[in-house]
This record gives sequence, C-alpha cells and structure tokens, in this order.
Amino acid sequence: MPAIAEPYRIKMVEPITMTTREQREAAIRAAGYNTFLLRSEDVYIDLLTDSGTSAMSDRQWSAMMMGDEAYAGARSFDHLVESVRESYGFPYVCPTHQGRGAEHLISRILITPGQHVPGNMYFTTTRVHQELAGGTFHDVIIDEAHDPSSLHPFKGNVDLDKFQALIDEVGADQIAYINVAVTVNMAGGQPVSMANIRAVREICDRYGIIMWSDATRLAENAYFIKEREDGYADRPVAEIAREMLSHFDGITMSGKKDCLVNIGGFLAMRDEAILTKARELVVVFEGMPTYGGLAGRDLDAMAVGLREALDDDYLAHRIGQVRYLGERLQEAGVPIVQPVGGHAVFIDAAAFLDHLPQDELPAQTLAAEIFLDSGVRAMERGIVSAGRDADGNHRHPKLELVRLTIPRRVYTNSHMDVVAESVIRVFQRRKEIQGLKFVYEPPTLRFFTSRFEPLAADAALEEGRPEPALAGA
Ligand code: P71
Repeated sequence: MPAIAEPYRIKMVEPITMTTREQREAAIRAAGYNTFLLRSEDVYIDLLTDSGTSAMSDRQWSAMMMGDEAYAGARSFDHLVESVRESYGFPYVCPTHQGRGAEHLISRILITPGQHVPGNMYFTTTRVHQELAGGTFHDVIIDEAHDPSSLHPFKGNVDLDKFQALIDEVGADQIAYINVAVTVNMAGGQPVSMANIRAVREICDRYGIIMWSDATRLAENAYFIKEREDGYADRPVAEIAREMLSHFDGITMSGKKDCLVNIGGFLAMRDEAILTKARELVVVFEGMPTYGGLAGRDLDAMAVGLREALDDDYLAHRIGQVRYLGERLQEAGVPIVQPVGGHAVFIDAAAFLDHLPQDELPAQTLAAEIFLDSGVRAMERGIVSAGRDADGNHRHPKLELVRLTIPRRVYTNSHMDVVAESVIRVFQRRKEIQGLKFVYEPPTLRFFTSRFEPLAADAALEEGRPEPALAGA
C-alpha cells in the first residue's frame, strides 16, 4: 500500500497540553471516572468523539464570514438548500441546532404513540426521541453486527428476515417508519451495502412503509461501498452517496460529523407534507424554519463542508487514518471490532478485561485507565451507554466497547502512534485492572453525567487496608 498523506496542509495550529500521571489521577477522580466529565484542558489527545470536533477548511471559514444573520429569509439558508439538493438530492431542508433536534422533530412527526420503529442497531439519542414520542425501537441489524470478530464487509446491513418478521408480527400500519443508519455508529462505524439499501426499499414499497435514514456518516458509508461492493470501484464517492440517498424518503443529519462543522444539523426530505409539519414544529423547539437554532454562518459552513466530505482523496486519508490506528492495535493483539469502521477504532473491552463481569463496567473502566496512562480520552460504549429498560434493570448489550474516535482533519498519524502505544501499555497490565461501580446515575442518557468509584476502594475497606492511591476522595 502506498503511503497516503493528509490531502491538505496546516494553516493554523492549536497547542495541546501534556500532563503528568499525578495530574491525570486528580483529573479522573474529579471527573468521577467518567471521561465525559473531564475538562478538555486536562486531555492530551481527545478521541472522545468525532462529533463537532472537525477542523474546518479555509473555504468554510471564509463562507462563515459571509453568513447572513437576518432573522428571516437569510441567503445562508438558500446556500444550505442548494448544497443539499446538489449533493444529497433532497428538495426540502429544515435546519436544526444539531442531529438530535432533527431526531426530535421526525419522531414527533412520524410516530403515533404505540407504533414500532425498526432500525439497524440503536443510537442513544435516536432511541430516546423515538421512545419519548411513544414508539418502540426494534433492532433489525444482522447478527454479525453484534459479533466483534465477524469480518462481514457490511456489518451495518438490515436483516431482511428480522424486518419482515416485525411486519408480520405487528402489521405494516403499526410501523411508523424504518430508520437505516449509514454508517452504524454503535456497531463500530460499520457500513450498509447498496444492495441492502435496495432490498429494504423493496420491502418498504411492498408495504407502504416510510424509509428514513440517519445519514450522519453517509460519506464514510459511500466510501466503503466504493471499496467493497462490486461495480463501484471506479465511481466518485459523491455519485455513490447520491445513489444511496436516492432510495430514502428523507434523512436526519447531524452536521457535526460528515458536514465537517462544529455545530448544526437538519432534516431533508422529498415529501412536502413532512416539510410542512417539520416547519410547524421547528419554530416551537428550534427557531425559524430558515435557521433552526443556528446562526447564518453555521448554515454556510455546513453548506461548504458537506461537499468537502464527499471528496475521494479526503475520504481515502480519513478512513486510512482510522484503519492505521486499528492495525497498530491489532498487531499487538489488542481485541478490536473488525473490520475497522469509518470514524473510530472500537476496543472490545469485554475481551480486553475478560476478568471483569459486565456489571463491573469493563468499558467505563478501560476508558478511565487509558486516560490515566497517557491523557488520551476515549468513550464508553457498553452497559453504561445502554441504560436501563422499562423495568429499571440494566440493559446488557452484546457489545461492551471503548471507542477511540478520530476527529476529522485534526490529528496526524504521529498522534495515532501515541494512542496505540498507550493502549498497548494498558493491555500489557490488563490483569491488574479492577472495575468500577456507579455512585451517581441520572434517569436518562446516563453515560453523560454518571459518576463512578473504583471497586478496589470497597475491597480495601472491607479488608481494612488503606485505599489504593486512585480510589480516595
Ligand atoms: C457521537 C455522537 C455525539 C454523541 C451523542 C450521544 C452520546 C454521546 C455522543 C451523535 C449522533 C450519531 C448518530 C448516528 C445521531 C446523533 C446525534 N453522535 N445519530 O457519536 O452518532 O447527533 O450529536 O448532533 O445531536 O459522539 P447530535
């Protein structure tokens, strides 16, 4: 493989701080062992998320300077609509402050309480809004998605039999819509094939079911289709993305990923009746239908960014960088979700810390340990993220993962080397690591603000030993 360098050069830099082990111990303790609660200043390499963390291009910054901040009728909105029409092929757009704003609106519009919403694996904010609207989420992703070692090239695919079985069970009229995520975040950034999208469309047409997409990482999905699906190798990614989206009735978009902006989102659709409803709701919850809670300059940055993200050279480097980190970890025997996905390397924390039962929160523990080792911040995607079911019990997801999420256009492969070395160091002393327990848990989306303590503190107390250094205060 020839080396792929960044298809851009650096015009502005942001210094980052390096910390001592002592400083990191104090920081993670103050954060209740939750990497969401760390102060960014205490973080060396921030792989918490690829959401809103992209570096914008000079073209985006100059578009921002031209933003139209009129309350109504701003031309920035027209720029976004033009860009979405051209790149995604949807005639109608309703901006929102970010992805979950769009999820809120579409859930209210399409779900009648009591209805069902199939999807290819859950996403936290998506499912919450479906449930708040009175819907019940059903996972219809293929089984391979739940198996970290399966090498299926399209682990995001919808299992057509599961989808059909749900239709047979509840009746097509009780299905509000199907939500197909491209790529699937919680499965490890795994793509959906064009053939699968077409097959889902056929079922939807047969039963009159609305086919929606969470298109948050659609550019990365299109790149995987180019790489892996017959007949697409010579097609520009932008064209593949257009074809993918041509099968959907509409999308929710978190612009913070594949629109390369720090804030923003939107709904886009073909049906004018859905647009009308979205406009009725957006004024209540977000802002005027022409700005949806964003500044004019944010709309302009998004209009430019969504085109840039569909560039073949950008994507080859982007996906290549994520893969580079994944391969370094794999060579050292660190268990990761395979194949490496589009936006992140997911460490299989259940296999990494196989001496910890899931109730001792292996992924939360591992994320804290990686931070302690090097100041690299990762994110828990396991039992803590999955929350509790309607009866108040922990959900036990099959995947117990730590996500090393790569921001777009921000870090170099030297940063990836530092990350790999740190994870490998922690791996080498994994047997010494003890789990965590909850000390504070909020009622919804608990991963954001929960606080934890090391179980080692309990054990030490019971045995009358002094607490280990990390467990105090
Ligand atoms: C990510 C995020 C941001 C996030 C959200 C919740 C918990 C932790 C971090 C956001 C997504 C997403 C998909 C597939 C919708 C949203 C919501 N992802 N769909 O991965 O990945 O978008 O953040 O703009 O509201 O770190 P929003």
